[in-house]
Amino acid sequence: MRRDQALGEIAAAPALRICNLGFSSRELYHVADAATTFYMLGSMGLASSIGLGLALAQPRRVVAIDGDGSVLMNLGTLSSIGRYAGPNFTLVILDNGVHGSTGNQPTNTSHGTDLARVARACGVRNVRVVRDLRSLRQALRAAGPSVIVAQVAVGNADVPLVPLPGSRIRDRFRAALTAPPPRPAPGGRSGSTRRGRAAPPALNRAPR
Ligand SMILES: Cc1ncc(C[n+]2csc(CCOP(=O)(O)OP(=O)(O)O)c2C)c(N)n1
Ligand SMILES: [Mg+2]
Repeated sequence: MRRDQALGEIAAAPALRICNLGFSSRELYHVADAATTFYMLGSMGLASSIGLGLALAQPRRVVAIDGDGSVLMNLGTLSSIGRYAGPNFTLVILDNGVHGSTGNQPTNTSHGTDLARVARACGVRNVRVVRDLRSLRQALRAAGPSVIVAQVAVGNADVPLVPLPGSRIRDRFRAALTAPPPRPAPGGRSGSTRRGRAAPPALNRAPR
C-alpha cells in the first residue's frame, strides 16, 4: 500500500485529523484537503501528542497521523496514549521504515523496533498492524483508544508543498472545531474536498 493511498482511506473516515509533517501532509492535502485537517508544517514527532490533547479536550473523534521516524523521535507519546487516550482517539502510524520526506534514511523500525509491540506494552488496548487498504479501512472503523501501524511502501507522491500558510491552517481548523460536525455524505465519506483521485500521482520510489 502506498502512503498516499493510505491517506485517502484515512481522509474518508469522518474525524478531526492532525497530520505529520513532510510528504504525509503534502499527500493528504493533494488527495483530500479539508478544514478538519491540521497539517503539521515543521514540528517532527508532535502530531500524536497534539492529537491526544485535542481528543482529551473535546468529544469529536480525532485521528492523528504520524510517521515511524516521528513517533520514534517522541516515543513517550505511546505511553501517554496508553495512559490517557479515550474512545475518540486513534493514532495511525504510517510506517515505511525510513525518513521518507528527507531522503529515505532508514529508521529503527527497519532495524528491529516494533512500534505495535511498544504500543501494546504501553497499555494501548486496540493495536493493529495493517498491510493493505481493506485492513486499514476495517481498523479505522474500530473504536479507540487505538493505534494502527500501517505498513506502507517507500516512496513519495510527486506533489507540491501544502500551499496554505500556517495561520490559515490554524484559523480554518479552529473554525471547523467550533462548527457542528458535518453530516456523513452518502457512502460514508466525510466532507473533504477530494482532489486528483482519478489519476494517482507517480511515486518516486527508492529501495527500502
Ligand atoms: C526536530 C526535527 N528534526 C528533523 C526534521 C527534518 N525532517 C522533516 S520530515 C523528516 C522525516 C520524517 O520521517 P517519518 O516520520 O518517518 O515520515 P515519512 O517522511 O517517512 O513519511 C525529517 C527528518 C524536522 N522537521 N524536525
Ligand atoms: Mg517514515
